[in-house]
Amino acid sequence: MSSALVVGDRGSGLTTFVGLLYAAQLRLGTEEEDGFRFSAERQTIRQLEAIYGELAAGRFPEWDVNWEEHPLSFLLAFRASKLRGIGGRGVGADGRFDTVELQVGGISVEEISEFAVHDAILEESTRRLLRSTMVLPLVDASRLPPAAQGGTTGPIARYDARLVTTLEQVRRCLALEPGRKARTMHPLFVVTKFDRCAPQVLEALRAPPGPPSAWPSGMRDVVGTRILERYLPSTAHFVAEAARDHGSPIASPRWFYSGLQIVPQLNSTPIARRSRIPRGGWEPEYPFEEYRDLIEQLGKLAHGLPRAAASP
Ligand SMILES: Nc1nc2c(ncn2[C@@H]2O[C@H](COP(=O)(O)OP(=O)(O)OP(=O)(O)O)[C@@H](O)[C@H]2O)c(=O)[nH]1
Ligand SMILES: [Mg+2]
Repeated sequence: MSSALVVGDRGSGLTTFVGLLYAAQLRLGTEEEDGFRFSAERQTIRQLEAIYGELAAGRFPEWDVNWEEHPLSFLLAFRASKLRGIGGRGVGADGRFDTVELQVGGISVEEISEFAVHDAILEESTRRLLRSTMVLPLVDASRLPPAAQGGTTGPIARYDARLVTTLEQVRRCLALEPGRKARTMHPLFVVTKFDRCAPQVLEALRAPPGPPSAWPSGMRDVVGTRILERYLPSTAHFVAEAARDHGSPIASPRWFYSGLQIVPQLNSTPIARRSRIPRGGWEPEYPFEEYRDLIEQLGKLAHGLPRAAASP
């Protein structure tokens, strides 16, 4: 079984992100039924339905996931051809599905940094999380300071330091795993609250206009690299150094962008919604394509294929 670890600062949008990841799976499973299916354990569904229910009602979730007691467990099934990357396993075009088992856990970088400082004996559940080959660091776009204020002071600098500590912990745990393939860490950065990214920041990052789904191919990673270099220099350094260290390799980071459309005048239901056709009901206005790409990327990695060529 593969596992993915979502890490972020407190309040950086982790719960919302997990709710949207579930929303995208629901949608993929109904709209692209012949390409993707998923199922999850009852406890996982119960937890995610509670979060998704709030988002679909236009509110930010008050309820939070209890990762420790019930890590989220999914069975994702992709049409075999979807997972066929460059140099893939050459699965036949017989229309069958490949299934991957994925466990998703979340933790704040603050907690991990505390463990690291105190050299604490970790619970088995935490240790298992820290052995995740896929790590999803969240970068809260609303907290990126405009260039004029300097990028490497204040909360973002603190986050940068804690993120490095976190990645170091994961790398240490992965280095103990047998098998070189199992030891490669795949960072999949998720920029959250992108709707609240300051215009000066977008300008400084030379981000193309419009939503990331409309950006030219490859721009997500280009803008992501700029975010790393400008705002998270220690993390950028760590990732670059580790990529050269063959002992415990880190794959080059991939970037995904999430944001919600906010309706300012309606305080009780601040998130804009759209109806889910043909399924009925509502879902929040969120960038489905970003989540679809992320789910496919998780599927490919969990399936153990070599990294596929960059998708736009
Ligand atoms: N504008 C905007 N605000 C967001 C978005 N995602 C989260 N927020 C805001 O950030 C707050 C925290 O979001 P959560 O998803 O609960 O974040 P969290 O990291 O789980 O927070 P804690 O569990 O409290 O550490 C929400 O109440 C919203 O106000 C987004 O995509 N856009
Ligand atoms: Mg939360």
